[in-house]
Amino acid sequence: MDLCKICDHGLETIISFGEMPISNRFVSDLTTDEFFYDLSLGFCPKCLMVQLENCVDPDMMFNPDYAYFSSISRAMEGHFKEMADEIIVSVSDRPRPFVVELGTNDGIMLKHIAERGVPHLGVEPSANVGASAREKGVNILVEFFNSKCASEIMDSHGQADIICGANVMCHIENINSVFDGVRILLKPEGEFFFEDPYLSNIIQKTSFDQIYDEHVYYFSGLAVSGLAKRHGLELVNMVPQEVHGGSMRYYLKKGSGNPVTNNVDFFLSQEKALNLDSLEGYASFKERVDKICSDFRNVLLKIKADGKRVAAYGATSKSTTLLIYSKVGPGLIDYVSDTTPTKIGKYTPGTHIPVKSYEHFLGDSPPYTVLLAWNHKAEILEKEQEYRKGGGKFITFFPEVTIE
Ligand code: DWN
Ligand code: SAH
Repeated sequence: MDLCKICDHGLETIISFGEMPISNRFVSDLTTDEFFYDLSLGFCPKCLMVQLENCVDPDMMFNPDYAYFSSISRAMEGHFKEMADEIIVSVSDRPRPFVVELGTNDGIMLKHIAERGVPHLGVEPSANVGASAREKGVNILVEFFNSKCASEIMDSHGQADIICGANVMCHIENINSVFDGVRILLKPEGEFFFEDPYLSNIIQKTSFDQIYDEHVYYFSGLAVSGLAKRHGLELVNMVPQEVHGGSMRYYLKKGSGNPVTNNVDFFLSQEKALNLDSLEGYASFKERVDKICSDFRNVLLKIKADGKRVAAYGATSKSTTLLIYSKVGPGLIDYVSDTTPTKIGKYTPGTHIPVKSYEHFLGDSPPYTVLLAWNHKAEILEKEQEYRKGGGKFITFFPEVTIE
């Protein structure tokens, strides 16, 4: 039995997906062997954290070849500009503010803080995306954040008014060390906030493709409030976010007895009503995942049998789980269109579907396109009005397989 990475209690398995490759390691040479690990999701009945049962070594995922550049989407640019504006307002009355962001990536958020001349530091272990942030004027420390890194930052820069991170906390296996680090680095009156895909949304929408190597944790308010307490922090607010298929932003303060918003009570009660505090809440998840996967494969088989071609849109890391678990490869999807220069010309991990440029997609205009980047649906549908007017159809799969 695998043990909880937070409290060492035994985990209960929710679903096992089998062997998976590294989701952001696009393949350039099909003759070299890929690394595979066993992907399975577990629930800790003691601290209520949903988490991967086996984790991949962070150096294998986050390194100078990291394939995901955050600034690929107009909608995400807007989202992170708003986050930066909120930070600017909240530090405006602080005498010498210091903002630390974890998982800065290419500087999509912190560039706005840098532009405003606010002292800041981005902690980003993947050197290539970190270099892209530096080009935007962002101060970057190429390291994995943990309690040791936090002490070093405190010695060199002093404590922080704000520590924040988007889509990064759920990526860090040694999260106890990260929370200890936050307690060390945060000023007594400082604020720590982070956002990640929200467990309630994943379970309700069956958006199981969020489950992959990089996503070690699937946070709920119930689990985060307990984790915070273990580390001398308090969950004081929860604010849902529309991005990435439904995320939650958690706000934490040091100590206890801080003013807590009604939102926390509201979302914790909602999570309890969904039974996310017991294995029962996850009981039908595997069955629903299996149905989506067999429907998805059958739809593609039928289109192929009718002699039509299918492409896909967005070589996302999350689609690794969908494609492999649904047994969908280059026999059913001709290519994946993506705008990221470092992905083009390579093949999808494990399934080896060619990744082609967006210009190729525009010229080809395939009759059917699987929307792998479904979390950017609004932005993509707006951009692809011509494609759809010309008869092109998108295939989506959450909460059920749909052709539109
Ligand atoms: O948590 C994570 C999130 C924030 O980003 C990381 N673990 C890794 C990554 O996950 P992902 O790869 O599933 O993220 P996205 O944002 O769904 O990836 C979108 C992909 O689609 C990118 O490769 C860019 C591409 N794209 C495109 O070709 N045309 C995206 C848009 C919006 C477009 O118009
Ligand atoms: N915040 C960005 C990036 C998300 S991708 C966004 O929301 O778009 C996750 C990022 O976290 C990667 O750039 C990865 O290199 C970084 N990361 C992974 N482990 C980390 C750690 N221990 N400390 C800081 N950053 C980390």
